[in-house]
Amino acid sequence: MSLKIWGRLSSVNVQKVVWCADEIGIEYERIDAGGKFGGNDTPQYLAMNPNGLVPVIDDDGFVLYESNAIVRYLAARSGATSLWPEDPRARADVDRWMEWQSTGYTPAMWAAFMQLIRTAPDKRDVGAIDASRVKSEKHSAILDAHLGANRYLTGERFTVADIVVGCAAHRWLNLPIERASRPNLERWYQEIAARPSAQQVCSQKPLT
Ligand SMILES: N[C@@H](CCC(=O)N[C@@H](CS)C(=O)NCC(=O)O)C(=O)O
Repeated sequence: MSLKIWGRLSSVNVQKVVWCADEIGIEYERIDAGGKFGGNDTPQYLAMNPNGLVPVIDDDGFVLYESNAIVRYLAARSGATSLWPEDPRARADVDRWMEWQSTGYTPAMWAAFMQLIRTAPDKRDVGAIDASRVKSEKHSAILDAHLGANRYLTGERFTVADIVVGCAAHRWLNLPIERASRPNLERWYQEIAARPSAQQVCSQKPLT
């Protein structure tokens, strides 16, 4: 097996890579790292990713970090052009949603996630949770409106944009927090979460 993936499955960034590899049908070995597993601060690990973050892949000697770059690489190396289209405009549309996830949606919910899932109840910062909730709702409203007119993020085809935004949506929809009703977002999430390739990620409930 040539592809190795380092990273714990509770990481949203590792989830993207695992979901993508499962969607394409790539065989891989996943090695738990980061969080309670540690192992991401050793000299060997830092030689692969000086940031000491997960995920990292090693594909037969080709080492890569940054989850969205990994997802694109896996699609490209497998010729999975339906997942990451070759047409420049179709590709830009997929890339746009991937950027939106990594620079907007996931950062918006970060504080709520860290406080509600990774912080003891008596240590939680209620103000930070609420500010994060408000930002996440803004993003969720954009997603909901878009999915009211589109089956998937970029139209009729499931792409890697659905995978990476889907991982963020899985987190948002499973946070123990009050959320506005988003019927289009829920409809889309239910559909993509039912894919066999989504099972490792979407079975991660409750969040850890
Ligand atoms: N931009 C990076 C972010 C990676 C990142 O922040 N990873 C987190 C987990 S989601 C991490 O490694 N945290 C430290 C740890 O798990 O020990 C990517 O998309 O891969």
